[in-house]
Amino acid sequence: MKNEDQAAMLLLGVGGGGCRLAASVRAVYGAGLHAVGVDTDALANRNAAAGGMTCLLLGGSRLSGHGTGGDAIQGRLAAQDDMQNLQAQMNGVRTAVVMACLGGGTGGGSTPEIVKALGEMGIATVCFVTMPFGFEGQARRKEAERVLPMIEESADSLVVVPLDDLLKDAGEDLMLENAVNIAEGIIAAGITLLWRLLSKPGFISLDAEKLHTMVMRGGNALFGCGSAAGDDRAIKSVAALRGCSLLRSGEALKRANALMLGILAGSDLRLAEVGEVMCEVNKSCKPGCHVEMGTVFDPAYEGRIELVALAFESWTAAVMAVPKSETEVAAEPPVADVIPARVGGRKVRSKGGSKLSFGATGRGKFKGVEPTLYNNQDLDVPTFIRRGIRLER
Ligand SMILES: Nc1nc2c(ncn2[C@@H]2O[C@H](COP(=O)(O)OP(=O)(O)OP(=O)(O)O)[C@@H](O)[C@H]2O)c(=O)[nH]1
Ligand SMILES: [Mg+2]
Repeated sequence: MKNEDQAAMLLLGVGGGGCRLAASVRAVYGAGLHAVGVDTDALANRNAAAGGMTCLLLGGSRLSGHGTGGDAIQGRLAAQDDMQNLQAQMNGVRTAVVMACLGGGTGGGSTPEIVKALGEMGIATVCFVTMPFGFEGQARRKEAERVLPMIEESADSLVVVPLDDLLKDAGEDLMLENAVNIAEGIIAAGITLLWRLLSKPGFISLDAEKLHTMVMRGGNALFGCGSAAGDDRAIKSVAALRGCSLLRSGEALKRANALMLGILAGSDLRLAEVGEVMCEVNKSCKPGCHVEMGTVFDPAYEGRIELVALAFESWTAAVMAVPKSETEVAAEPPVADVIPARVGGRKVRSKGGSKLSFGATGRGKFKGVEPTLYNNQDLDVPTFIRRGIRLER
């Protein structure tokens, strides 16, 4: 991959858990991955930096590097204090994959601020956030639930990974330390695969632009994985994926309108096995589900097949639509269809509370932003302008 392509994607860990997850992804992927970690805790920051990540301390003047102690307000203020330092790291970045563990003060408080600021810089954001384990108590869970809509408002894509679901499949006798390690391992493998698919598609032809569109404009997604080795590993890996708790034991596959599927395997992966995986996956999804698939080869996966999936329920084909010629423009759909709360998950950001100003081109504050197309109409342009309706003043 070219250096500028690498630099265009940034992995950003926020808070202690987010930085640890980002460090795990970096460890799996290798040094080519551009990763930055931000935390209010100087010690955790130093540990992450030791792993080779660029690290920034947030709110040093306010918290003296001691962390927020679970206070999301302090986390938010700390992010505001040092936003300029973070923005200085964003040179040439087009896409940021943001990872945070919700429940704490830094991940919970800083992440919404950071995602909003990145959006205002025109950077596309894909957020992976974990929800606390049940044993951490109601207060942490509630705090995480409070923060979620704030992140959702600004993020282009949001993938929520409840830590409890992640570990349901791992068995009852799991030790706490193993639980955290397993959780990190699964998330890191998933993000690594997603990263590779986005930055360096495998040998099975895959349209990188389409993938970007799907992830950037797919809205909320569920994430899951499954793996198998030995005889019939292709079919068994899909069965494992279907049974995965994170994908609601197959429900998420049945409901998805689009699925991004990554196949991670060694050089022993046979073409026929790819066919078997796709056939089984298609059977598990509803008819018409749009599946984008890619493969990544890694010698560490010799002998087995690992599948990672992102299932998008709110995705609509319109987000992938290629603009048609003027003559093909369909009749204008009713307003209720045109402006659902989220068209294909596309977020309409309020950039710094700017006043709406739509010029002759009609693109106004969405100038320079990829248009949200529906039946060849640009939905970022207000309905009254698209329909030529005069407003009484
Ligand atoms: N997977 C994983 N999750 C973790 C780990 N440590 C913490 N978590 C989760 O992350 C949540 C937030 O904890 P931290 O990331 O340590 O908190 P923080 O964002 O640094 O915020 P403060 O320390 O309160 O400033 C917890 O409630 C746990 O659910 C970890 O090592 N691995
Ligand atoms: Mg911390």
